[in-house]
Amino acid sequence: MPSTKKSKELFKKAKNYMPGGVNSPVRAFASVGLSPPVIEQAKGARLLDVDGNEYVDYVCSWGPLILGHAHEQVLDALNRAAGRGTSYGAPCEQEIELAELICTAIASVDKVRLVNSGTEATMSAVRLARAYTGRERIVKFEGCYHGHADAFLIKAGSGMLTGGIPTSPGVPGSTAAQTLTARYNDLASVKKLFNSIGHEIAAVIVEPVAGNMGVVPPAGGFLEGLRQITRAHKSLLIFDEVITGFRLGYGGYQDSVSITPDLTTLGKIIGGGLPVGAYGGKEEIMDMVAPQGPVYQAGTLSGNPLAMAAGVATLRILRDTDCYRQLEKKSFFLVEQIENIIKRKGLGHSVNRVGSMFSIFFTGTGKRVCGYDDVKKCSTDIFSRFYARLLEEGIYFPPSQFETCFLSQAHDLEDMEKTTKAVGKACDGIM
Ligand code: KE4
Repeated sequence: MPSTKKSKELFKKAKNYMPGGVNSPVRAFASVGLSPPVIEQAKGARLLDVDGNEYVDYVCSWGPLILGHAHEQVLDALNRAAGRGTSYGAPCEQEIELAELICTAIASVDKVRLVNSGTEATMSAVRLARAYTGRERIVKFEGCYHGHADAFLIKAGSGMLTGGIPTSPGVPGSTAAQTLTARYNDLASVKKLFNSIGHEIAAVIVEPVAGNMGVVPPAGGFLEGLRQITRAHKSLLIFDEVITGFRLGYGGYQDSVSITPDLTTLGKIIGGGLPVGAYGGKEEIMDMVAPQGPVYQAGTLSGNPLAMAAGVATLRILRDTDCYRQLEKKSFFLVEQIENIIKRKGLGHSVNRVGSMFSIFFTGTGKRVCGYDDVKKCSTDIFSRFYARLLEEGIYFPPSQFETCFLSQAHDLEDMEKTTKAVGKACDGIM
């Protein structure tokens, strides 16, 4: 058993100063019932905790580090930028470069506003959609997550049309009433809403590939159907590509399925590991954003040169190398190995993979997970036992059944062999 003494001491201290000892809930490892390793440094595909334990990392800071930790060229760009100051609160060339890279990479994005998180991006996109359409209702999907703005911390109400119920105290009922919830991969649930109150709906916001219930790919025709329904009712379609943007290909997932949303939200990878989010879309819509238009949105550190430098360096590497082809080969190889182990051991888990995103679902049935109802049947107990064994073997998965494992350009054969060996041991330990 690896020593976790110092991590435990530090985490105990952290709880004196920060709620739950963390700055984002999932990091507290509550859903796996463990005390989290406190990370001291990271390089490539590896994390090192304060007790000297090394892990192969599949969290990758929840998606941003597609190039791996401390990538030389990203660090170099950061160091050069830092030497010129950390924030100006004024126009700078780096933000123009990042905006240009995003607008050039994603056909549906004529203009983009850079912000500091995915949540800022999605909340601003919803505000803009409401302003553009003059409507207030929005539709989201069970199992999808769009950050912690009030409008998204909502679950389905008793009646489909009665608006949602807050999933957090502090979210006003009046706000919840404006958020309708449909079922992912179930177009009929969306049609039902639009046939009743389509004229009140400003936008549908969707993760084109769901990553926040574990990886759940869109069913054939689902995204196309959302595009048709929203267009028919003059509502906007918002693709929340905070995870999938520049993860599943250079640009948005939208380019690979040839669907044109009205607005796109981004984050994670476009910041190269620093805090960046973005929302963008057609010029006609984006020009409603202040100071060009009346829709107010602002941010002290938006477009700061450090985060821009990390983002620009990252996107340039993704644009100019064959990173995605290599990532696809690695991801295919690793997940095939994992599936073979699960099959050999006769365990009824299933694995979903889209590009370099994958999740192991402890369904016990071996049936493919196609939506939130399937996800809810997974055994979080078995997941927790599996997780603990993996961690002991030096493999760091996201500490929740409902998150996504990410591969990076830095993961190599040694990392993947270590991972598949550990998965085999972890499977033995959970029966
Ligand atoms: P942030 O505000 O956390 O930068 O982004 C919010 C967000 C928006 N949209 C999607 C599709 C997202 O996945 C996220 C944030 N993702 C989670 C992980 N599933 C962040 C991890 C965390 O909350 O600590």
